[in-house]
Amino acid sequence: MINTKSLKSKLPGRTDHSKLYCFFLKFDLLKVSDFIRSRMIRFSIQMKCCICLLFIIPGVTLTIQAQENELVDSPFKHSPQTTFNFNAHVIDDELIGGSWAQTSLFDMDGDGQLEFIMGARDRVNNVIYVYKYEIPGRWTRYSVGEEPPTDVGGTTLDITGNGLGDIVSGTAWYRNSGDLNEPFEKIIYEEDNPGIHDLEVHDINGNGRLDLITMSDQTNLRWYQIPDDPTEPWVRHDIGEAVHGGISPMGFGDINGNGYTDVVRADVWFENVTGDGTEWRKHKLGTIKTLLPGALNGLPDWANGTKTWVADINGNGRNDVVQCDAEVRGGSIWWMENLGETENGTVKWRRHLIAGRDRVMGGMHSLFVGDFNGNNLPDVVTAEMDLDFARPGVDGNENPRYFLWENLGPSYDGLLSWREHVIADINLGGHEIVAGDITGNGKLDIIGKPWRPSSKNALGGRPYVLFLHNVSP
Ligand SMILES: [Ca+2]
Ligand SMILES: [Ca+2]
Ligand SMILES: [Ca+2]
Ligand SMILES: [Ca+2]
Repeated sequence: MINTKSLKSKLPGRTDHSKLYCFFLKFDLLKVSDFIRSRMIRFSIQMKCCICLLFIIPGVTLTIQAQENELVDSPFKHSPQTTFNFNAHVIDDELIGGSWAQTSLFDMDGDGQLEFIMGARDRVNNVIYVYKYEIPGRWTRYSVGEEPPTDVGGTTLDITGNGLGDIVSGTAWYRNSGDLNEPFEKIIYEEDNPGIHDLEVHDINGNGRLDLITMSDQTNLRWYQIPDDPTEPWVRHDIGEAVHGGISPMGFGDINGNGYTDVVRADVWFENVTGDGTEWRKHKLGTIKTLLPGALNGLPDWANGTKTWVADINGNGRNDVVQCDAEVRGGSIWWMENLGETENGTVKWRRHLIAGRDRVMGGMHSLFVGDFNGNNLPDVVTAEMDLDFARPGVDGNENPRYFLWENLGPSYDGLLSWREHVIADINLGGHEIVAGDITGNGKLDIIGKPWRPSSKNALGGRPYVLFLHNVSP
């Protein structure tokens, strides 16, 4: 019998933290917007000075003035200035142990509202929790499962078809009991696939039913068909060899435009040749040796893991790929532009940096691509990790932050422009963050937590769950 625990009675003491974090967040957003404004004003003043020096003749100045405004505005004219406001709430700082992951958002109890799910593979406390939202600063925690056989990989889907979310963690799934106070039954669907790092669901063979995709660097990259009776062993299909991380959270989509779902894994993509997921052809995407010189010194292969998201970023009908360096500090975030298919049946790519070569960013073990401001251009969100060897700055001396890169659309030169927004700068990081509209206001909220927290964090080294409530205008 699993003990269920409610945080409800202990929550009043926590609201003080929330208020504090809100204050810091607002303060920081003000600083950021002031900085951008001051840069724009300075640029504008410099332009005016140049114009005055060159064109003293009366009557000409007005014409030039119009050009000046156009010059200042042109990179941004497709997208007016967007303000993003997120209120930060620590919804749990009483966690025990580390190795928290297996994150997802799903309606677990059928009331139309998303719950947050996460699990730990830590030996001292290997549990699966469900957090139910009540108000932004108050959530209730339920313990629904034990001993998930996984590394980082876990997600939620409705396996039994009753409208309630069931959890898959590594090689087991947990059947929703119908009551978050009652433990979920644990069912092993596969005996031999240890150490799953990436685990997602997607319809791989195009039959309208969700399949499971897993990658473990102890085995390989594969997908499973879920049988009509999900308590039977699931049907395994191999895709190719594994790297540590590189298909999560959304490394799936039709890359070559033939209607069949392909799989993108860090540095390569696997073509679903026959469409039914039984034959895969490997194609090069691009190197993942993107870390700054020195960042990989003395680190093993897993340090080159990435996060991957397939989406049409520039709106030309071809699926592109957004990726970031996931495991250690010193990486970057970029997108691979799909330049279309060539005669030999593969796809040409061009890499575009979004951020990270001008500073030492923290490890970005999170990626979400979605439209945060409703202009139909997909924006990009990540968080730096609160983990000692992955915190940002040389030697990890900076605080981890959450970022949103606003997609400004194709600019005057045909390339995409991005505007960087720091959406949380409170010395709490993120790992395997998820996003969805939790509060029902039509805006995407974000939830993050650390893998293992650093003693340098704002909570004196305690682990936490952080809710970023999207209250943007
Ligand atoms: Ca719900
Ligand atoms: Ca395809
Ligand atoms: Ca595209
Ligand atoms: Ca957008």
